[in-house]
Amino acid sequence: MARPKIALIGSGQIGGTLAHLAAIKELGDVVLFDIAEGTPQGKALDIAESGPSEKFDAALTGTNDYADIAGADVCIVTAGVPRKPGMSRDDLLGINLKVMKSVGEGIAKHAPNAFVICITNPLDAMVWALREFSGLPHEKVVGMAGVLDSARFRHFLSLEFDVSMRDVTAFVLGGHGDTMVPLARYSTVGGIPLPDLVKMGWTTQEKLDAIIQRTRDGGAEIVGLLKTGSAFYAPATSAIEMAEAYLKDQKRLLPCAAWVDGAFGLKGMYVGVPTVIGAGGVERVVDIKLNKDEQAMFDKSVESVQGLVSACKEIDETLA
Ligand code: A3D
Repeated sequence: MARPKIALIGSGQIGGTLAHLAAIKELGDVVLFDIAEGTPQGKALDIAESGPSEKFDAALTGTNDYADIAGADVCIVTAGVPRKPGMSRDDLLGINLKVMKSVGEGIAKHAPNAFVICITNPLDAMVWALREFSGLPHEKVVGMAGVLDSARFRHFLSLEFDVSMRDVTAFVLGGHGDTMVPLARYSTVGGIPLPDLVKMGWTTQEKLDAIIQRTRDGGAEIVGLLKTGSAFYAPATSAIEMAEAYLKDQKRLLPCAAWVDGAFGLKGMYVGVPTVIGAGGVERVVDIKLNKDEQAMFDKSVESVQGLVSACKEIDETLA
């Protein structure tokens, strides 16, 4: 059987890291695409030359022509611009919306059967626009944010409790922005929910609140340190986890920016929710019960995503 084909639309910091990870994990052959001439070709060659040491079997190519993504099984989209210190994700909307238009059209023409994972910010609005421009089925177009935000939460919790990250589960829902909703009740260490760990004296509510805030600010913390761009290692591993779930039909339960129509009382929008990802794409949206406080935070986050989608419709009238 031929290897799966993975197209990476955007070959910048995240795109290059995605290519390296996909090759090392032997998820398939990788095509790097970018509008910048030489960048995808150079990265593809550089990573291919790591093959003898890493001992992977995967072909890597770079291109500036959408025709070369033909028949891709997975497309991961990072095309656009990242934020710089002082910028919010929402400041990227105007520029990246135009990019989503060309990317959506390219995917629709050359890889209409692909599972598409969007990473470009502002995430929830961009994945919505990408789906609109591409016309692909909703369950085949999804945004990566919750896996990363939850990974950040898990990392900070493992430091606080001095336990392995493997034993920490966490859920962050809502839009990928300042209003994201880290859910303490549904986050556990070895199955023990965080509120119980506070009662057991493992941490205090104040410390937990500070960790939740650090999770919300996780992207900005890295932008502030790097100064020239945003995080790329953990965003890439998060998207690879989703791509692997699809390619291997793992039916992983992962928080993703998915199309929600009915669940959570929402009528047709993209926002971060728990999903099951398998060979069918987003096979299920898991409609968990939120308490009053969680619902209020989720509603605020939903409202902020809806505001961004309205802004997209104002900028590009074909979306209205
Ligand atoms: P960067 O290293 O600048 O790479 C972006 C690439 O996109 C560059 O190589 C550009 O040449 C290319 N590009 C620009 N316009 C087009 C186009 N029309 N078609 C094809 N390629 C194009 O950025 P990055 O890789 O660090 O980040 C990429 C995106 O991911 C940004 O929008 C970030 O804000 C976003 N991001 C999202 C998360 C989430 O958790 C959702 C995390 C980190 C970054």
